[in-house]
Amino acid sequence: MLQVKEALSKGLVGKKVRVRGWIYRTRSSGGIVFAVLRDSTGIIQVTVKKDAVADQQFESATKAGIESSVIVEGEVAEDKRAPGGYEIRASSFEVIGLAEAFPITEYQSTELLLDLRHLWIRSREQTAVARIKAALVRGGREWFHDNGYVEVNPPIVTGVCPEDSTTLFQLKYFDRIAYLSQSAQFYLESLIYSLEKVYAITPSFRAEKSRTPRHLAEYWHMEMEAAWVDNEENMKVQEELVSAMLRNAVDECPEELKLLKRDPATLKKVEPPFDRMKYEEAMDYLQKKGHAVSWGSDLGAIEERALTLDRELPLFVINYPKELKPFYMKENPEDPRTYKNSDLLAPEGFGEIIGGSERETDNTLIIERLRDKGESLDSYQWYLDLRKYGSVPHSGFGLGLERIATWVCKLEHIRDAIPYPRTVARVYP
Ligand code: NSS
Repeated sequence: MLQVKEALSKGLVGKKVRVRGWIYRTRSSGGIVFAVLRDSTGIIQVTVKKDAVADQQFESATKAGIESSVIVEGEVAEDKRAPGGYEIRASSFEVIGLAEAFPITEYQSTELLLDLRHLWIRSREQTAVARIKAALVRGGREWFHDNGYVEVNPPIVTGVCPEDSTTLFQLKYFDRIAYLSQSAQFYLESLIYSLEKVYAITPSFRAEKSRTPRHLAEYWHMEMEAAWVDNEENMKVQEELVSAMLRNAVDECPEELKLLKRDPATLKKVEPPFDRMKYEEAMDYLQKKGHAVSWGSDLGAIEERALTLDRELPLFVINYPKELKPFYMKENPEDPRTYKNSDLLAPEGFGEIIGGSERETDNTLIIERLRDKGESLDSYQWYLDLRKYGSVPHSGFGLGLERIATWVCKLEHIRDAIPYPRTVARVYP
């Protein structure tokens, strides 16, 4: 048995091969069926001539609609008109699972495709995105491994709120209330005292009520935390990690990028260093461009787009005003109105893919900020302990895997960067 990709080869012309897969397109004309077969590696045309296969097989070849699964045997021949330049001339065409009339045809509404997501994920675009995303993750994992980070498994059911409390998912946990994790950060912080450099890839949950093309209620989060690392070094880690992830996607997925019309040359340029711009400078830039923003305005999709539209490399926006960011960040001694933090914005208008910072080590400040937020200190005693027993300067960040995949695959909407997008309107399928 060969994979489709292997069968598409000059060396096999005139040779007999066996492949299996699903019918991607099919039409018949006179005594010939032209079926394009898809497997996980690509597509290949199969021609089934009436007199070349058993009668009953020809009959089923004419009847088998798209998505029927089949096993085909035949000779490889060169044919310029066929996708990939080769075809298989069948001597046997066995239908394994006859498909009913497939409910997805060429032009379908977005809603219908989301209702039929379990079938739509078979599409070539979705398959390409899945492979590219996997290559990004592998590139990231390898980078972490090569640089001495240990992968760890923080909990998903938690009692803490690292980010915006209005986006917490509550759950009944036996006889008390718990939350679905927004970020593994605090748990990663606790692990640096023994492992020093850690990372985790976990689902994160945000009850985002707004429908935007860049928010999911459930997304995959690649987060790192490291001891003895300041905000400057934290940004260096981000630049190197992002470049390594992209390099691996470009290496492993040339065909997939081509299918998505993404020029790998653009991605290859993404190498450190990335520019840094203070939040304050970003405000000036935006004001000059006519945006109605001032000190304290958050950067939304529109502003991030304006900041990155003409850029080829990602951009770090650093030192945000404290009121815009969570309590755990380290105050910036050079401008105490701000934190030692950074958001990394992907170029070409895409916007934020990473949020990171140096962490506050002063418990007095942390307690003050938690109180201001109206948080009960009870759930945070363990977090405060971390500063009591051998506190060290440390930093970390979180990278949204669907965000980076959306950028790399140049997708219009983040929902296409995950097989089963969870949004305010959807938990089916
Ligand atoms: O809220 S973040 O900006 N930061 C944190 O959660 C930190 N506690 C991470 C850390 O330092 N360990 O989220 C980090 C990234 C953000 O840059 C996005 O890329 C992604 O997580 N993110 C999302 N992706 C998809 N959908 C939603 N709703 C979303 N929210 C954040």
